[in-house]
Parts: sequence; structure tokens; C-alpha cells
Amino acid sequence: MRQMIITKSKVLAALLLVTVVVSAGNAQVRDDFDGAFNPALSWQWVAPGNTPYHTEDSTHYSFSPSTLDIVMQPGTLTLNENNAHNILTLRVGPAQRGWYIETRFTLDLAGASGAWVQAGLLWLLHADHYYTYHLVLNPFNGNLFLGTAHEENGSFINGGAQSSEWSPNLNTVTLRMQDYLAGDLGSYVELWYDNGDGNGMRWLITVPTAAVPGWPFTVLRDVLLNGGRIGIYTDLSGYTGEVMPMASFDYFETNLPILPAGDVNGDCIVDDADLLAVLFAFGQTGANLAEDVNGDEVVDDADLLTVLFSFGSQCGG
Ligand SMILES: [Ca+2]
Ligand SMILES: [Ca+2]
Ligand SMILES: [Ca+2]
Repeated sequence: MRQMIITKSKVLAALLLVTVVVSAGNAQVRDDFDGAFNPALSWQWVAPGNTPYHTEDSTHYSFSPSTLDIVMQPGTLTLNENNAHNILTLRVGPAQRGWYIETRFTLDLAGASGAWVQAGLLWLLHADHYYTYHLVLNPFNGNLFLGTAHEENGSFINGGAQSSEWSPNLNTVTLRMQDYLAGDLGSYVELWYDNGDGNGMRWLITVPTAAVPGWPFTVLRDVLLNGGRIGIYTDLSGYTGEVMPMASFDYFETNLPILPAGDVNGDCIVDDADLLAVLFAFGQTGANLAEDVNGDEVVDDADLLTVLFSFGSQCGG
């Protein structure tokens, strides 16, 4: 009996070791938005090129016990408007094979109509360089469908995918983007969805990025190959009615390497280079400063402390 207990505990220890090794190489992170943000994730509200740079507006979001509820408001990343609110992202390093990002949310239109109301997944380098995969209201017939958008240098185009339409009653969707393993890393992105019609998760389309000659989606290529920001977003596309729609996000999940807080240069480790960057930029003010770790538009003690406290931290913990 004693022998068996020892054997079992050895097996358990070995399994734990394997788990640790696997998760270090390919860490999955998830925020269930259960009444608060997961404190292990360094969510940021900043959107380079947007005004305000720090997009948080706490009067327009709250938590239920199981969702993050964002009440939309006028403002958009579209074209040169760049005046969106509550843009929520995580900084990530270069992608690895088998990467994915996924979210599920409910879009409560609250009677809104006549505008391209959108909510979904965001890839962000700048308010004029981003890619979105989203649920969208067709303002002409009230149906919902899945759309995509890409903006480069403020030039806005379709992101290469659009679904058929369905009744607005089916307003809870799961959206997933993942690696297309048959192609080179960073070259193709698979789009998947579940619109709650009982048919489960299904493939929508595989989108080539700008790593494939002739394709324009530079943001997908650049974030996958070099890192950037991923997250969730909402957009009213000009709607200014009385009652605002609300997007209730149930979770966000990814296995892309999340950069630790304080990783100023985005190389997946907080070290001397980040410390020096903050010291040299100390006292600088304004938007879009990489050394402004907490996004309050000044490089000061608070940013320095974040770097010091997370000194040695790496992607995946
Ligand atoms: Ca823009
Ligand atoms: Ca670093
Ligand atoms: Ca700061």
C-alpha cells in the first residue's frame, strides 16, 4: 500500500512537471470577466493614434457576475475619426504555431438601428492600422452577420471575410481566429464562429495576410510576426440615438505570448533594457510613449515601479 502511494505521488509530480513545461511553451490565458478583470492579465485601455489615447470610460462599462458589459457610445477607429472609447487590449509578442484568439459575447442592440453597430475581436497597432473580426448589424434590414475590416494609414477596406445574414434574435456569438497550420506562420488566418443556431463552431474562411504576395492585410502579418495588441472592441459607426447598444463579453482567451507589464521594448522579458528606457524617458509627457507603462501620458515613478516590480518577468509567466 505504502509503495502504491509513493508511486502515485511520483506520477502526480511527473504530471505536474509536464504540465508546467507545456504551459511555459504555449501558455493559454483566459479572462472570464467574472465580476472583475483577471488580475493576472495586464489589460490596457490605450490605443495609439486615438483621442483619447487612454480610452477607458468607466461610466460606460461594468461587470455582471459573469460578463464585462460595455455600453457603446459615439466614437470610432474608422478612417481618421480615431475617437473611440473603451478599447481593451493585451500586448503580445510574436506568434507561435497553433496560436488562437477567441471571445464570446452578446450584442444587445437596445432598439438601435440604422447604423453598422459592431463588436468583436481587434488586432491593433494604431488607430489607423488595425484589423477587426466582428458581429455587425445590417442597418438596411436589421439582420446580423459577421464582417471584417482592415485599416492601413487610415485607408479602410473589407478584411476579406463576410458571412451570410441571420435574424437579430441570434445575438450571442463565439468568434475565433487561429493559425492555418498548412501555411507558413503569419501567412494565413482561419476565421471560425458559432452564432448559436445549434450547428456549433464552424469555419468561415481562411484569410491570407500581407505575408502572402498580393494580399493587403499588413496588420495581421505584422502582429503575428512581430507582436502588437489583441483584444476586444465595440463601434457604433456614427449611431447617435437615444438608447445605446451594449456588448456583454463572456470571456476572452488566447495562447499568444502575453507581454508582462513593464516590457517596454516588447521582447518578452522585463530587464535592464526596459529599465533604461524608462529612465531615459523619465519626465516625458504625451500620448504614444512606449515607456509610459500605465498609459497616463507621463513617464514617472509609477512606470518605473512597474518595471522594478516585474523585473525578470517573461512571457507566459
Ligand atoms: Ca482610423
Ligand atoms: Ca523587454
Ligand atoms: Ca505613466
